[in-house]
Amino acid sequence: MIDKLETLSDTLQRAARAAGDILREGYHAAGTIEFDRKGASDFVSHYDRAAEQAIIDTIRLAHPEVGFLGEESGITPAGDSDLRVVIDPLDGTNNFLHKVPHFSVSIALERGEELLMGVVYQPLLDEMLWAVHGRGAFLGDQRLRLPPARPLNEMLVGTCLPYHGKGECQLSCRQLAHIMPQVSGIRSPGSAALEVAYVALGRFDAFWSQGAKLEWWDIAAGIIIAREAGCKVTDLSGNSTPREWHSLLVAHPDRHGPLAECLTH
Ligand code: 2AM
Ligand code: CA
Ligand code: CA
Ligand code: CA
Repeated sequence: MIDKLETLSDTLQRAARAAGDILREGYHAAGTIEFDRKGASDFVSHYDRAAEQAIIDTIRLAHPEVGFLGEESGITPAGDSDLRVVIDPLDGTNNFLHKVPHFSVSIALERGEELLMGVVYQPLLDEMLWAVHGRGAFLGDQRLRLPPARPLNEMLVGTCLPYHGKGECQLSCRQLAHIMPQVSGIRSPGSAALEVAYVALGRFDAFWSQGAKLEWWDIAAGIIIAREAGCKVTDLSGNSTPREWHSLLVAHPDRHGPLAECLTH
């Protein structure tokens, strides 16, 4: 299985680069990007769909046995395996459509309820974040190790906020009211996968989400990257293996407890 994991990890990264090429081209194309609506303000463009297809084609060619859960194409059952690839081909579509340079490609591999690997790729910076279960998290070929925890009042904390048509605004506002006075800054840049992975990089000191009601494809890859870098990752009840991730808190193990208490106040 060890060799197979290495091959799969290479394939996932190749697939993320293929999607990234498409997104980079779309981002730099002249004019506005056309889009359709999947919900009140849940937008999808040609580039979301083309990136997802490129990911599926790349992985299927090398590993025809795996199944898929993709944001844009839904469920494709596995062939002769219990492996499933979870895809968000463009995390941060709203930023992409506004030409805000903060979006990513997110791909995870799971077996049943076990996350085996994850890739979060930021095409505009050519930053490849990846992790394999039990083998660590990496930025390119550089191993990620969580820096020492900062005091609460120096922490920069990422989150995802509800938007028109989805989520619980009141809950998010209550949580913000509790956490804002305690930390040095809150950021909600708009790509959940990147925000989670940023904790692994030490760019953010923590990430939480509850009111935004994130989907599995938003966070699966980020979760394994953060865990493998040494972060504590649970839902807001403290469960590290919930069946459904309705809430999420990612932080240095020394800061996870106080933040959880603050957010569930
Ligand atoms: P998406 O771009 O893949 O849809 C947090 O912003 C998360 O919510 C993102 O990961 C984003 O994933 C999702 N999201 C969906 N619609 C959104 C919107 N209108 N504004 C902000 N985020 C949105
Ligand atoms: Ca979307
Ligand atoms: Ca997403
Ligand atoms: Ca998406």
